[in-house]
Amino acid sequence: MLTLHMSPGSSSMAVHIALHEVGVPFEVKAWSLAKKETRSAAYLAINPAGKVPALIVDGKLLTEVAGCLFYLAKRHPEANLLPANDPLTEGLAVSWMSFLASTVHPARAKGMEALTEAWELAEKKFGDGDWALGRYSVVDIHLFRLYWRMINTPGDRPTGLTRLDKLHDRMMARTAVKKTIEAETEIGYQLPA
Ligand SMILES: N[C@@H](CCC(=O)N[C@@H](CS)C(=O)NCC(=O)O)C(=O)O
Repeated sequence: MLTLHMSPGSSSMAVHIALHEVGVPFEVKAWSLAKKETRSAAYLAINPAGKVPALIVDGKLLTEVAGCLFYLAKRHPEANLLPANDPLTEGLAVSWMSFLASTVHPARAKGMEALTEAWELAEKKFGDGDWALGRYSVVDIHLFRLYWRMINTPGDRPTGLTRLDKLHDRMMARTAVKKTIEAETEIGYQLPA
């Protein structure tokens, strides 16, 4: 059994979507970011980094969105979340997810200029296709989650990102995304202000 430690609407949403995509049984344990529950002794005993997602696989702790997504895609090749036996495409996936974790995600906290620069770069990198790697993959899940959060956060935000707007709409039509949003809405969003 897989256990996803999560907080609705946060980084863990990407792993929640991927779990629905692969269709295996899993349980969800929710922690409130607003109440700083991921910094509690109980949570730090699960993940000493104090962050979600944390995915427990056979008793082992797996952290970082990219690590969890890569694991799920490789463990469940039948879900077609990453092309098999294609080292270049795998390299491109790791490259994209490293960029998302190290450049796009932190830009949120750095103000409008950094946010705009990061998202304009993502828009350019995405290119003219329907999906980041040319076919649906875990990269689209990671990218979508960050974009979804950005456009659902009140206040100023970069606009004119037409390729990413279209990706957002394509993702919102997916059953796994609908199921995730439904489940996370039911738990309730408790994001930091
Ligand atoms: N690089 C990490 C980022 C994870 C992260 O920043 N999670 C946030 C929620 S979006 C969190 O748990 N914050 C709680 C805290 O820092 O106290 C990843 O990709 O998983």
